[in-house]
Amino acid sequence: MPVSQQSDKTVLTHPSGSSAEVYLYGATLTSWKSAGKEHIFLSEKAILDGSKAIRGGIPLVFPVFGKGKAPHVTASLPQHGFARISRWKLANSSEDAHSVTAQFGLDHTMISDEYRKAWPYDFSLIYTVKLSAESIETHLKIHNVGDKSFDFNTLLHTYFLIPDVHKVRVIGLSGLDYHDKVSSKFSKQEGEVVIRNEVDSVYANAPSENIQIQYGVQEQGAAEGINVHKNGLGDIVVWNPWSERAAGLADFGDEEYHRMICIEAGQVAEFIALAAGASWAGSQVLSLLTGSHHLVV
Ligand code: TA6
Repeated sequence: MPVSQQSDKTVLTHPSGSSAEVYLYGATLTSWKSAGKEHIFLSEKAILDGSKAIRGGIPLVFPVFGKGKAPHVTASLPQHGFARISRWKLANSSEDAHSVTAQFGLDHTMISDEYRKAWPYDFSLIYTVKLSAESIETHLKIHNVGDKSFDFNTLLHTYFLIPDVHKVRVIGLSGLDYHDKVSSKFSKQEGEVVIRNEVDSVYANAPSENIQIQYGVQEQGAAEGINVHKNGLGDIVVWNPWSERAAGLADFGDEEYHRMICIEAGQVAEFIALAAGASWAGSQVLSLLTGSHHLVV
């Protein structure tokens, strides 16, 4: 079965052997396997029963990134909004010669009364997961189906599984200004991003293509890793909690920060205004680096 529903998660299986798993809770993709390897980090302590956001995978951030600040209407919403902690529905699925697709839906009639009261706008979200042999696309469409405009942040909070945080390098952000939320300073990225301590950086207006997470070497010297190609999502957030912050997360193993890096495509530097009746869409395509991506030395 290319797409099968197993109680609380949807499993996508591609003829090539690649696969993906998406929990209806938060429409959180918790696994993407391709070329026989897992590429998505999921904490061994992740709570999957719907009592809190899943630690790992691709949590969906909407309608606010981080904690909303009064007097903004999102101030009383949970951190990162309600999309990742609401139960979505599997809307439909399909497959063609090259890919297997599942679509998930969440709208204002499906969220809790508490969130509805806190954020009284009529909306509909359609989240599409499209699995191919060596890539996966995650696409979010936001519809304002009410008669009042609203503004929102959104972000694909992607946790990548890596062999060793000391060897990972993020290519493609060089020269960009960024907000370092750890030091509260603004800086300019010089060269590749390496991780040697807690990192929590927001790169506004980042390039859409050739953002690469390199963490190893394939045959003939080609870089091993993942390429991120984003559309409609202007910003990139880079996050690793490192040891001290990780120790403060109950659903994150103390040493797990060695095996993950978050590269998050989103619209978080500014809120986007969506007029009544209007729609917005953003997506990312994650693909395995091939032989043409030579290690940047
Ligand atoms: O995207 C980075 C970030 O905003 C960090 O500041 C950290 O809070 C992370 O998200 C995880 O947030 P969470 O609410 O899932 O613990």
